[in-house]
Amino acid sequence: MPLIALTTTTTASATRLRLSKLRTAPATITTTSPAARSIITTSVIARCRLNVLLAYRRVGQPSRRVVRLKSVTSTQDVARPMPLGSIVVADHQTAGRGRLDRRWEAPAGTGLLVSFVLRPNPVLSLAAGVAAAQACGGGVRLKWPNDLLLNGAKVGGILVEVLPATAICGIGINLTWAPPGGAKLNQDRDVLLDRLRVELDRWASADVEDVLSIWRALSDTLGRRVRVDQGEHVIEGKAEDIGRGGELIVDGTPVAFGSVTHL
Ligand code: BT5
Repeated sequence: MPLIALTTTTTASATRLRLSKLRTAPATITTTSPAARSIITTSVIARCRLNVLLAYRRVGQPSRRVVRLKSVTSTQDVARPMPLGSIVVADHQTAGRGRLDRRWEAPAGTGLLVSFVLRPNPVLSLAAGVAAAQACGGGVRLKWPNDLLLNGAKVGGILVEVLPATAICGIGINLTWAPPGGAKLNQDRDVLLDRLRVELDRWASADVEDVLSIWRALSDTLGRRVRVDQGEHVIEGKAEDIGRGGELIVDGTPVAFGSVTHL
């Protein structure tokens, strides 16, 4: 199958322009559910000035659309202009990103790289962590604010980017490769994705208190001494709880952001 290769462009219009320049840019659009799966393959022909957006408006219900691509800058960039319920999965990202301009690295075909277009929700990052940990199973635990840990090593991460009407929830999970110090899950990507979709449907719309209570149960951070690096400030203390907005309570003080080290 020919590839869609998006380079370093990041805006929706730039992405559409680049796609429109490709002679033949096929998009495989799958409408899947854990129970049933059908695949619709659509060719996007440049001279007709079609683009991915138009292509997948023609098929499926929003909550059942998965767009699978070979290589993209970031699945977040592709998902950004898409409607609620869209899911973008890629084999490879040339500019996969984490929080605060950090990178998410994964050689092609070695991990689950996926973005979901969801309704904004103040605890979406925590809900996505819960969903991902539940989908992974096997003892995967959560490190505040957004890491998935396997045996104490980072096996995945979550990045939520909020737009006016939607939130783009990106999840990266190492499957057959991990960087030094990281962990990998060794699970089938599509099976994991199916489980993740079910869990995310459930937790992204769950009651805040339910999300918080399962997050606490899955947390590897609570009860530990932690260092939170906020750039200008470093806070050390015991991670006691999380608040209703998802903030970490360290020695009684709510901490809204930062990189946590378990001490
Ligand atoms: C995250 O950021 O952990 C969020 C990662 C989200 C990645 C997904 S993939 C699909 C979607 N598309 C994107 O472009 N992003 C999302 P953060 O907490 O800032 O952690 C980033 C840090 O994790 C890096 O600075 C590295 O230290 C480390 N890291 C990078 N790649 C890693 C990997 N494959 N496994 C473990 N750690 C990694």
